[in-house]
Amino acid sequence: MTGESTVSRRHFVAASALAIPALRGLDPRLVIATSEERMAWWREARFGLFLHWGLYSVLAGTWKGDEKWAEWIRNNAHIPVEEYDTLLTQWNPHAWDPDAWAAAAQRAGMRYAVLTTKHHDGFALFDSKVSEFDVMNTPSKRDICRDWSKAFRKRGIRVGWYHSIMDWHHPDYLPRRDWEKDSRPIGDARFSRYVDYLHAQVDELLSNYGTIDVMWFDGQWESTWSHELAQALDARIRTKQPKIIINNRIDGSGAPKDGGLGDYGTPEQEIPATGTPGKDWESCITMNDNWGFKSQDHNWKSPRRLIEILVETASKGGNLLLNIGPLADGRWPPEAEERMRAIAEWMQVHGDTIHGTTASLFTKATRFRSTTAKRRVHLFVTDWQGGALVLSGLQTTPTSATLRLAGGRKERLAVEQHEEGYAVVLPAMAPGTLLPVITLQFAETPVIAA
Ligand code: FHN
Repeated sequence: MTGESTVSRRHFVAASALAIPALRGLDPRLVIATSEERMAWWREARFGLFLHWGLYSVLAGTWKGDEKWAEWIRNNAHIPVEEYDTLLTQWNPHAWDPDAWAAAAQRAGMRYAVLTTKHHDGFALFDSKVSEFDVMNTPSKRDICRDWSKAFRKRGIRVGWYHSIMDWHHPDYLPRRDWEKDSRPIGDARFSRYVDYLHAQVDELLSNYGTIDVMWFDGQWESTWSHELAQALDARIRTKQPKIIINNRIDGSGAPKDGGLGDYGTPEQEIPATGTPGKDWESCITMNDNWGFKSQDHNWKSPRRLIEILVETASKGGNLLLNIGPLADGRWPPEAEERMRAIAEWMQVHGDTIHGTTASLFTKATRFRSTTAKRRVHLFVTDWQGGALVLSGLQTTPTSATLRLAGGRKERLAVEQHEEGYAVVLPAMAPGTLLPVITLQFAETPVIAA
């Protein structure tokens, strides 16, 4: 039986089990949740934290005086594997406080978090019985994934594992990097043995750390990783954790164009122009220009820009996974901490305009973005000018328009009929907030013409 029919059959059986009350007596842990069930919390969440942390953080982007790298440093600076392995002796996150990370994420309104358990360099942030290249073979001997998942769960934040399929360290991973083909000959390398290793580590991650909410695969693009291998891994994961969500980067070469695996799409460093209607998606975006910590990367997005990015993804019906690359010692860059505080301050007043919302109903808006929450529409005024803010296409009369002020205060604004629909009358001065928000309340579900 091909992987595909096994997978679809398993999903079908699971779905039908749910549909047939008698079968609902099955151990719920064994029945693979339907997509709608799996995705419900994720769609409500809208906002998560991405963390790229590993041996590359020790180098902070610099190798032999060259300061232009980040998490790809071993490959891009052509560091021989034996030399890179010596970094194990330098991994010691003595300043790490996982609860402080979790508390900052909670205050910022991040409902889930995804940590690199193993990036392309192959270094495992968890105690792996199938690898010596892990945190247990460093001076710290601290299982990062254990303490991180406990701290984030304790703060009510759902836990996701980033895991790279591509592995520059494991001798059986193929293809080799071009630049090291001579220094690391293929020898008796067998990719099938690497797949067994990949399965073993994914099993560890899904067996030893409680309920995992997201598997965030990456490094799936090389020819050795096929659609069939992806199907087998997908089925294995869903059997172990039936409610887990898996991103689309599990799928490999040969994936069907429209039917690839994965519960959601993962546009990177961009926000799709119109979202991807009918398909869940999450934009992963860095606060500066790099995923892993790079001491020379000073191109930090402003707090206002980061809020605009969050609002834009939510207004298009997507999620934002915002990245921080921690320092090797476990601290966050001060610029990242400053931005997390600013986001927290805004989200503490406006979090309900992001969480649990759906895409904007407006198609012609230029001076604002919006999100929808049943009988409420939230307007994020990106171009504040005193006077009429025209709501083109709105056909339902709002019962109120409220400007949200700091400290939870609110100011009622006048709403006027307008040839294009309605208009909210804005005061000359914008309120002192990163991005002003006006909430429209309706007595019924609002109708907005496209
Ligand atoms: O190569 C990786 C990169 O280092 C980083 O992890 C990003 C995050 O989405 N993913 C890959 C590039 O697409």
